[in-house]
Amino acid sequence: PNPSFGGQPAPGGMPEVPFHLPLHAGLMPGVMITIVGEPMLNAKRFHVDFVKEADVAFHFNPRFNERIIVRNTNVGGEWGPEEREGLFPFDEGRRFELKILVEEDMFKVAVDGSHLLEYEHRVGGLEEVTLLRIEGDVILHSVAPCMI
Ligand code: 9QG
Repeated sequence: PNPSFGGQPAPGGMPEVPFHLPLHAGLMPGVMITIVGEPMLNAKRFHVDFVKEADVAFHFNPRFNERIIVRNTNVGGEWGPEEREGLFPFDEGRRFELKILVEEDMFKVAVDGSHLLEYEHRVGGLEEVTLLRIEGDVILHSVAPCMI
């Protein structure tokens, strides 16, 4: 039972959170992940992580208390400097479409069809980024990887 549906089974197999998607071949330029979801009504935060072994190559973390998106990389258990500037396009209870495109030098992020931010790669070895992880106060409708 999925509590977001009042105990009814989730229709159409909506992805459960925490959500883990193995990316078997790893990342490469041209991979795009499209996430349709909805922050919970009382959301504090959620995050999308691109995981490389024990490290997080890209942590994308909307925080509803401050209404900012914190971006960072975690290597060997240590967070680097946060990137926090820019707009906050999310609202509690409002559906969003988040697209994250992998390019050679950066991740490019768009929300609801508008470019939002870029995050330059801080760690090498894109092909070793083999897990997409989504955790926190968000309901997921779909998560779809594709090649553009
Ligand atoms: O707070 O900030 C990003 O710079 C930390 C958070 C951490 C990240 C990090 O505690 O949260 O958002 O792995 C963690 O604990 C994640 C979920 C300085």
